[in-house]
Amino acid sequence: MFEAANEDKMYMEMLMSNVNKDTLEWAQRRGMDAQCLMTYYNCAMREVETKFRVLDEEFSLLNDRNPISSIKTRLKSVPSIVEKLERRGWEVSLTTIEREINDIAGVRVICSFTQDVYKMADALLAQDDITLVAYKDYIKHPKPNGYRSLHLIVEVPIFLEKQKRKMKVEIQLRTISMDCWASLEHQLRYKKGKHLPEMTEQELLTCAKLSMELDERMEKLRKETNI
Ligand code: 0O2
Repeated sequence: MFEAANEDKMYMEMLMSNVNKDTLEWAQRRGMDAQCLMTYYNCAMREVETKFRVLDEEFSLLNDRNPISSIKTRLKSVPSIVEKLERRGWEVSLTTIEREINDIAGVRVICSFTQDVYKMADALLAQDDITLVAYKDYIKHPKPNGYRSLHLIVEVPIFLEKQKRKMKVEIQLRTISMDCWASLEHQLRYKKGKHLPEMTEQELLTCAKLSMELDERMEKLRKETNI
């Protein structure tokens, strides 16, 4: 009994250590409800992360290789939540946050091969506690700038002492090559502002095509090697 209570305390401390400083300050100002909401998102994010880690382990046991190269998680910062609400003309309240913002909890799953992306997504969506809210396939249909990834918004239940709550989590699944392009493109855009010179946009598009070709060739090798 003592051990269980201690474990709960350690678990809550671990969760709160993952909530960033801005979030905590905002939560303190807005009271316990806000703090709870951000903690729920953090719990949901961890649930989804764990689900992918379990899938990766099982796959590795059966196939002797890991379909997932790495997993990154992030909780949206309060300034970007508020900025998003304001940009869209929505009232800044806990209700609108929960109803309108789908990407407070984000999980990015970096896979080895393109086929692994779909395999991991399908395996997650087949789980009976996961509800699909939105599915955007930017791999089959890349964005005009060349961005590729598979985006899912899912609802996952978190089990609290007296209630079960369904929380939304944004999942981005991509290959190592897609992640490399997106991370570097993000840095260039972040440094230079949203609008890059036409030549830079064209060069990024060329790089995106190279990245796509690399994925296709690696996928061909995977099939030939039969792994
Ligand atoms: P961050 O910091 O990564 O979270 P919304 O999510 O509601 O704003 P939308 O258009 O429905 O709007 O979302 P979409 O297209 O599914 O993409 C959202 C996220 O995907 C972005 O989040 C990025 O992480 C990633 N993304 C989408 N397009 C691009 C792109 O062209 N380049 C890069 N590098 N990433 C992209 P945030 O909120 O912009 O940023």
